[in-house]
Amino acid sequence: MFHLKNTTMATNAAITVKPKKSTKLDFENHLSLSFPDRRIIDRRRIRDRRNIKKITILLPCYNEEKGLGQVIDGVPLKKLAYFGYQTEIIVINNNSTDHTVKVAQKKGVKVISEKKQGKGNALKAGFRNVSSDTDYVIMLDGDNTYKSEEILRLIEPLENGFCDVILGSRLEGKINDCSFNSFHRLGNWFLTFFIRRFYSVNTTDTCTGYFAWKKQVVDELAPHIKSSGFAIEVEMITKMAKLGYKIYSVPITYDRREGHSKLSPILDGIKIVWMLFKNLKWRPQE
Ligand SMILES: Nc1nc2c(ncn2[C@@H]2O[C@H](COP(=O)(O)OP(=O)(O)O)[C@@H](O)[C@H]2O)c(=O)[nH]1
Ligand SMILES: [Mg+2]
Repeated sequence: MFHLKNTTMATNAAITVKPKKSTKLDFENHLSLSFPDRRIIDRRRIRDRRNIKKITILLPCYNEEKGLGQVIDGVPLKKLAYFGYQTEIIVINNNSTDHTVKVAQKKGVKVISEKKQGKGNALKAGFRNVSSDTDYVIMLDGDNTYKSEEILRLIEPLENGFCDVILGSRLEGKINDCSFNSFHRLGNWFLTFFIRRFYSVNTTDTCTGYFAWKKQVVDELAPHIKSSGFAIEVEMITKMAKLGYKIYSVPITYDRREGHSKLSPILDGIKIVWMLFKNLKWRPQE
């Protein structure tokens, strides 16, 4: 009995020693913030209390009316919510002449427009629109080649601290329906070998379009990205390696695309290889 009483006293003593001043200060600081900032902080507090994290999914799209609906529908919102994730989907449209925007609006996701053509420009616009309360950022194509159903597989290694960036690897995964021809395989093999050997990144698929980042990686990486087009993936991987981030791959599914590819194998290939060599000398202070 005596022992119990002592424990209670000790606990009470510990509580009273806690400085209460900081609560008031926090409150005053909170009031001095602008209304949007206050809302972000309030939302973050509520989420922190419930331990909910936020995933922002970026879908760069140029004429993807055929595949986009399936990509959006495939996002496992309920499953993600069950595991404690709130999800925001952002379609980045680039002067599409088909019904890409209509499809996105019908699905009720956020649509932003980027005037400057190119996947790189679109993605940079996407990065600028990632909300500050996001924890993880995902990028995938709007053509339904990559499966949005597999998002949780990319998030798990980030969540448990295994690494900072995950690339979805088609070569380690499941390639359906002859969707990856021999020419692409050869090019990918060369790029992947080069990146493994000279940038020490342990990936098995360099040309993948399925990425997952911890938000702080995107914050540090985004200002360094210059590519307007398809060299953006190699630019991101090489620069993230130089910034010292841990990058690994997980197996994913790759299907035949809906609609036409916007990649020009020769022209874009040259730009990608040039990026690979150029960034060997790149340092973060640039
Ligand atoms: N916003 C935007 N997206 C683009 C542009 N070019 C390609 N994309 C998107 O980037 C993704 C990858 O392009 P894709 O043509 O599928 O290239 P592939 O996967 O290498 O064959 C797709 O979702 C495209 O719609 C562009 O100029 N603007
Ligand atoms: Mg594609």
